[in-house]
Amino acid sequence: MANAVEKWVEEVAKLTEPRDIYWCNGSEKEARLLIERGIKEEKINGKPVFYELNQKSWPNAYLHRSHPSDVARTENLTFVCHSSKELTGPNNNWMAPDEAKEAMKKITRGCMRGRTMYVLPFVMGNPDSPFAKFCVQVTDVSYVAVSMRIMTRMSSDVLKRIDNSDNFIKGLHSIGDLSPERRLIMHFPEESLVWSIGSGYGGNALLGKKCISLRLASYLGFREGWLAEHMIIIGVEDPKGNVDYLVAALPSACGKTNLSMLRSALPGYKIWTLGDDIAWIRVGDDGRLWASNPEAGFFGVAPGTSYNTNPCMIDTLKAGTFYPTLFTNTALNTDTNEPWWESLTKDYPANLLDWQGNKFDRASGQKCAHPNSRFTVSINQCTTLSKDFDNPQGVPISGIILGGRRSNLLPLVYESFDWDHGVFSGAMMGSETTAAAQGKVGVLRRDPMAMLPFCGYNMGDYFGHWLKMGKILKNPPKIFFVNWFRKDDAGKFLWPGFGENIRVLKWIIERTKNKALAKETHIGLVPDLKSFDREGLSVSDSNMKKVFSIDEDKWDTELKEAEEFFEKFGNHMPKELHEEFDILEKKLKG
Ligand code: OXD
Ligand code: MN
Repeated sequence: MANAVEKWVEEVAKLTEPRDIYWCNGSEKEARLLIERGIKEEKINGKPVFYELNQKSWPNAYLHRSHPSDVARTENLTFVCHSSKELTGPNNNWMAPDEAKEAMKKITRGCMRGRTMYVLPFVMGNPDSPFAKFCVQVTDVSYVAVSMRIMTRMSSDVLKRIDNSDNFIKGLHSIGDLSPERRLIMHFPEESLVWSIGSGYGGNALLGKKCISLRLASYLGFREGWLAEHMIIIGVEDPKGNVDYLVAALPSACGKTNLSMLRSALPGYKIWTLGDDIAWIRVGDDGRLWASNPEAGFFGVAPGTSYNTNPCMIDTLKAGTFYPTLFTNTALNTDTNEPWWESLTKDYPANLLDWQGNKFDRASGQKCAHPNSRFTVSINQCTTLSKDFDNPQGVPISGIILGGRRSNLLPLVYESFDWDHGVFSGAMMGSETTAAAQGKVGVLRRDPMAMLPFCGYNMGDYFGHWLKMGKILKNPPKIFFVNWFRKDDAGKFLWPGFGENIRVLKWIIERTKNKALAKETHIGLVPDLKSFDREGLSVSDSNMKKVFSIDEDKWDTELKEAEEFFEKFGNHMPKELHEEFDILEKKLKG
């Protein structure tokens, strides 16, 4: 008798009509076989799925080039289909589940003809953690199968753990015909199902990531009393050897990966990495917040990553052994057969193919690697991996950091007055858009807690849920805000960022222990310069002043936009946040 997984796979095969079905076990041998197939047999758009890179300088590394129309998340084609539109909220696209399924069936029927369907059993989180989520995804691309083995804990043990139950999350994925007209990423939270057709791009195709660990999980967290957040998790070790754990939310392509493995510019400080994208956060028996990373790999933005900005990541990328390292839409140095992207080296190599495989001409003024080109690499290779990464309980959190990309208005760092004020400030957070999602880059949009594209239910209720979490915590952690991206009037960054960001983390941790001084402003508490470590920092006094200023006279538009954003959520918006808004408005308008 077939069990629930087998029955579901059979049902999907009937609809998608693959040539054959391959049940993956997550082994190293299998990954090699799938890469071989991707190099020699399997094609996307008539081209090989993988190209082997220089195995001496980049062991076990491969290049993948996606379809040129499929290089980023497509938020306009992403739907969350609760039976109630109101529960889905204005922050998500919605379709009634039955109608959505009919639409999906049409574009799914026969979509795997002539292709292999890979069945991927995996778990999000440590399988021995009470919070682990067991999942099965099917896909028709070896790139997705190999990527999922890097990004999740994939093994046939998962099938044993699911056994005869139907308690598993389902992911149906096919690249379809890659036409944007037939591309849809649909979530059915009430059935623990994600159904994604027409894209091979990470956030649309590696379903364990945004679709399951954020959109479905955030809704589960809402129902069950925990949080699934777009956050890194790091341990910060001070010169005495004490480690404090922090979580930090920043929108896509705003430096989360660099922050999660920062090399400290301050002697004696060290960062330990636990996650670079997603944190599941719960209240522990001790009344504190505990966080764990459900993923097992990094899917990071390549451009901007170098030995100067993130040496640990370059070492991690070159440490491919048990797990391969994949590069997607980077450039290729044809003299050395090595991957390349802007800023990897100071000078451009002489002979490059661009991200689409065409000979690169610098005079064209185009980027050689796609701005959202990515690497996929196992966290187990990370040279700064925390010994607690795999701890089933997670780690206790001392502070929460929220941040955005703002050229003006917001200071380098500030602390909220209390939990509710922190939730309010997080709710009105704005950020300039990046290449991680399709659409215009550099446009300011509200992106509360960096969760706008990932919150799997009504965001008004999400704010209410955060407020509720604060009430059940004995001693809620402080909430801080960072902005690494403040510019001067000439458009130059005021803060050097990267390794120097440790100074901000040091102040934050000292504030959680009531050791550092702060000055009150209308929006929160900014560092008193006496308490901010500037030893060895080459930023002028006047720039330090600017980077901590809040431009009080320029807040009119900000308030207006935040108010309009809050209004969208009608009576789902908690009254506490309206009250906080009124207080801030009064202060700023004097
Ligand atoms: C990501 C994203 O890929 O946020 O992590 O887009
Ligand atoms: Mn992300």
